[in-house]
Amino acid sequence: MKFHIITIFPDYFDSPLSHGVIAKAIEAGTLQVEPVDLRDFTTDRHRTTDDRPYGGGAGMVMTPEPLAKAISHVKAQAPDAPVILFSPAGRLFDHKLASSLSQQEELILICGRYEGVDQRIIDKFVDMEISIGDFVLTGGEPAALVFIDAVGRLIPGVLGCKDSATQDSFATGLLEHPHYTRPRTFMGMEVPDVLLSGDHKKIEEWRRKKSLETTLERRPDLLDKTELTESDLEYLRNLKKS
Ligand code: 4FN
Repeated sequence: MKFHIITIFPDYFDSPLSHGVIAKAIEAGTLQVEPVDLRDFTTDRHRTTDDRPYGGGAGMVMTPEPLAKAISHVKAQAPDAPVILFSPAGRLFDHKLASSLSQQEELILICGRYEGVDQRIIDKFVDMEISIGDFVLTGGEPAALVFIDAVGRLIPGVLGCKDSATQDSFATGLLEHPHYTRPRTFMGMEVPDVLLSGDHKKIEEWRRKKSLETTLERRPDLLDKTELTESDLEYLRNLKKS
């Protein structure tokens, strides 16, 4: 899978993408990330990418000409790639959207700066606007990083089979059970006995119950989106009573 990123900060992505499984996948060629410097598509001496807003007001707007040129340049190499703009007005990013976009061969990602991009760029070129959450950012670049991490790890061969993407907690849609490792006693606190019992069926039951408990307490909204068994539902009903 190839991510083209249109940005005024192409170097922003270097360090985060040079660590861990994403870095390994880039080295192996399973993932490709190609930052495109928006300033290379400017024509003035100062390589300007912003201008004052029509109608007045504080802040600057990303000027359309360099963006149109940059997008057209990338589209010529990847004509079928959807164009995504990271924006607070976008569809909220989640595992389901990550999973569906991981089916694409290539994606063109646009990172906004200043107060945002000229609306005509959105109208003419953008296929989908995506938001990573409800907070203020200084630019779309951190959103693009979150997106590449979440989508990239779903590409076959990016994760080791040991922790494949179908095995993890957001694939089940629930929060995870608590984790423990050595030592058995730490600062006077013990590891739950069941995890030392060697009874794998009991351990799986305990983990499922803990997952359901934590999800009900912290993120009850997730329970509505996931598949639950009759015994899960019965356990949840009992939790709600107590
Ligand atoms: N942010 C809000 C309301 C109005 C503006 C912002 C805001 C970066 C270019 C957009 C923000 C959040 C999640 C991109 C925020 C995201 C951005 C994102 C983003 C500079 C203009 C801006 C009500 C959400 C707090 C700045 C709410 N996911 N403007 O942050 O790009 O992708």
